[in-house]
Amino acid sequence: MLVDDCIFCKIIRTEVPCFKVYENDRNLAFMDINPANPGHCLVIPKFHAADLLTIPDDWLAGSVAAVKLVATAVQKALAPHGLNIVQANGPGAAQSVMHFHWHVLPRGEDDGLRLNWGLQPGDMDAIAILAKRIQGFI
Ligand code: DGP
Repeated sequence: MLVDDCIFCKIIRTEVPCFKVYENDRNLAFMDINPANPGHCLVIPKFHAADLLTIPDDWLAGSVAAVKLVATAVQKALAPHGLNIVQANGPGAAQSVMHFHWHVLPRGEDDGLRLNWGLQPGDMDAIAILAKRIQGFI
């Protein structure tokens, strides 16, 4: 089930473009356009649920394997110092898009990134190049 007024549902329906890195029948992974660090990806279920508290268990379970696949590709493509998998629920946790999602967040040594990192527009050309590199390892 998807809804009309959700940006991630629009991306799933290809009404809004994205830099896709992976897709299967239940999940879509694409580059975050406000990357906290280079290579920052999002993994979303093709089902509209706002957050962890409301996503059906089978959709949640199916998304975990997709996160692992994408995280593995990011690690191979970019060899970051580490990877955080972040999942926010509610405004107090800095959730800005109310469609359940995982952040696959490459970490640099001493990058100073904090949990609620704030949204800054990224360089679209650089994001497109990183998307292709990550895709190459999926
Ligand atoms: P959160 O703030 O945890 O809800 O994460 C939502 C992320 O989604 C945030 O890092 C920015 C990203 N984002 C918002 N709108 C778009 C969009 O239209 N395209 C892409 N690729 N990412 C988006």
